[in-house]
Amino acid sequence: MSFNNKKLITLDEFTIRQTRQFPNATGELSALLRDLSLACKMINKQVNKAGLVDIIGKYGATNIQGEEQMKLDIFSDEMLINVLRNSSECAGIASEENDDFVAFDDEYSVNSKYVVLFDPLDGSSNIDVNAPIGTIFSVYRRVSPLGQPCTLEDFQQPGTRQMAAGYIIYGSSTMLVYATKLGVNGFTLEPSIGEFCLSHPEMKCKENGKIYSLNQGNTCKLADSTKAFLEYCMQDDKENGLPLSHRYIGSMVADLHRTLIKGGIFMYPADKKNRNGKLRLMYECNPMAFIVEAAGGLASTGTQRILEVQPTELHQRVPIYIGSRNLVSKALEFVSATSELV
Ligand code: P6P
Repeated sequence: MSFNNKKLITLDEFTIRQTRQFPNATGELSALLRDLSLACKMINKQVNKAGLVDIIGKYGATNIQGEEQMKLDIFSDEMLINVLRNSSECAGIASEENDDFVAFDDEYSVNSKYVVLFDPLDGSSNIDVNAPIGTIFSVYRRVSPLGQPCTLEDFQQPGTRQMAAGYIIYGSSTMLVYATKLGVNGFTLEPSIGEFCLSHPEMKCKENGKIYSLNQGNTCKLADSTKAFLEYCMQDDKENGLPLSHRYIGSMVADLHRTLIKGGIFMYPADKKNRNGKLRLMYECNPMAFIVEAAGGLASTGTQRILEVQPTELHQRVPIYIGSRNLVSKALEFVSATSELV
């Protein structure tokens, strides 16, 4: 498709081309990605208005029309559930905003092959300071028999079993980045036509990085081995490219997007307060680990590959060290050397 004399490849065109590479592919995963992108375009519309319609208000706040105002992350959760419930490709969802998974029990959904886990609006506490926020999603093929509602086992699969994973970042531009076993590709929303268009083909995570990213305010609570790695990052050793620069936005999608584009390491380690770290395995760490590893990076809990963690509960947390392969490997020399409890 051409637009403004530019050759544009929309998300739909791209996924159809990818499907053609697999003669037996049915296009169901492409249709699911299309549904997810639709929900995120609608979320994007509300996020962009946030400063104008007091949408960041507490539950029950009213906007300028006097309508009952939903908190933006509840709105985003509802939007994703409604779109996926009406999709013919999704049997059910699990979300940060819902204690239990939601099985769609209509006649179409019980025969759908996939389940989706998501954090509908990660980093939403940053809305009132206009910092980038995002939606994170993870797609699994269900393991329960078709024809019946999906089960908890469909959701509690290790990250290696993901069929696709991605995020939408609502920032200076709105981008959708998703990975399958074919690789990682980024699409930027062209608002005038309402289409995500290919802008970052075949994304790769740099092997080395010059940025380390964590909430430095937690240092006093960290294990000595993690503190030792931070000391390594901050030492004055120009021959080995040190010190590194510190960047931290406090929004996982934004910090990970920078790490994917520029290289570096993002960390949310275990500490005395968060003994398993803060970030959730199933809809934050696993999808991001799938994307970064598909781009050539590494993602670890400090003692094992994130994608190989066998889930035991839907909302479990794990520590995470993720990003440029060589920098994460360096971190693991420190962290796994003394995996003392904090
Ligand atoms: P802290 C946002 O609340 C979030 O879930 C992630 O997006 C982000 O990486 C992390 O928490 C920030 O946590 O403790 O540094 O504010």
